[in-house]
Amino acid sequence: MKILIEIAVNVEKGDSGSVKESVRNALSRNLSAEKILNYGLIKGMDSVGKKFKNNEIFIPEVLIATRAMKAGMDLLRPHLSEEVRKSKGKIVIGTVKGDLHDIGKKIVNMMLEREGYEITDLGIDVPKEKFVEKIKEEHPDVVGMSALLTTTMSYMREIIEAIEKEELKHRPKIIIGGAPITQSYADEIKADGYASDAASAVMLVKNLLKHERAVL
Ligand code: B1M
Repeated sequence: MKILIEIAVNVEKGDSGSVKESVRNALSRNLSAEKILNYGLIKGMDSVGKKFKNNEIFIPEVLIATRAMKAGMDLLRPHLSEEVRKSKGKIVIGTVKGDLHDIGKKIVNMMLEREGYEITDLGIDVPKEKFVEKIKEEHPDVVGMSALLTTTMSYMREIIEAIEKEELKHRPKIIIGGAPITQSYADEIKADGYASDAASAVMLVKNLLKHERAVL
């Protein structure tokens, strides 16, 4: 359908204004919010991901497209069906102390949100105390940490130790990611999981929470 292609193209271009306009247009034509999400916004973002992987576009374009998708999502959210909107779980996520990189984490957030998870993004340069404070306040199912620097990834261990020290009744699952992170590092610091990209992060959360429910 032409209007859905238009939405996808506007996301790819990173044109937030046109994304909003075309989403409004599609809604006024009684297209379902799920259709607009899956065949418009997500299609556009998938294409951005592929182009980034093939070095056809670079970080700034990815970031701008992500913002455009978010602008469309904000308009769609109230129209999404209860099933799609119902939270599948709470996730508190942050870029660890000393680290200012957040482009990848934002993409991870967006993908998780799109799958129905409720995200609290603590931002960048987040100290362990903040993680612990938010866990106590929000009782998330999952805590996610992102680090892009070899000098800041070691702080993840400190955060995990600070969380363990609290001896929480329901300790959230802890997942980590970022370019220098590996599965063996996750095993070493006793994280519950590692994901190399946003799609794997979604799979990881799904699996961890499925297992959690099976155990309960
Ligand atoms: Co920085 N930087 N940077 N930088 N930067 C890197 C990371 C670097 C590899 C560049 C290089 O030297 N080749 C290098 C790190 C070297 C190292 O430690 N091994 C580096 C450096 C050294 C620095 C500074 C120290 C530079 C300086 O000032 N001398 C400085 C540090 C600042 C700080 O953090 N304290 C710095 C600063 C910056 C900018 C601020 C300019 C900017 C960040 C802007 C921002 O994020 N808002 C920046 C950028 C953009 C980069 C590069 C070019 C791109 C990072 C990126 O966004 N990638 C990067 C080089 C590179 O990677 N080519 C580099 C795209 C993004 C989609 O991928 O972040 O990997 P990524 O996220 C992926 C996965 O990792 C995963 O999913 C994402 C989506 O697929 N993932 C998770 C990420 N988090 C996850 C969490 C999960 C699961 C998966 O679960 C919770």
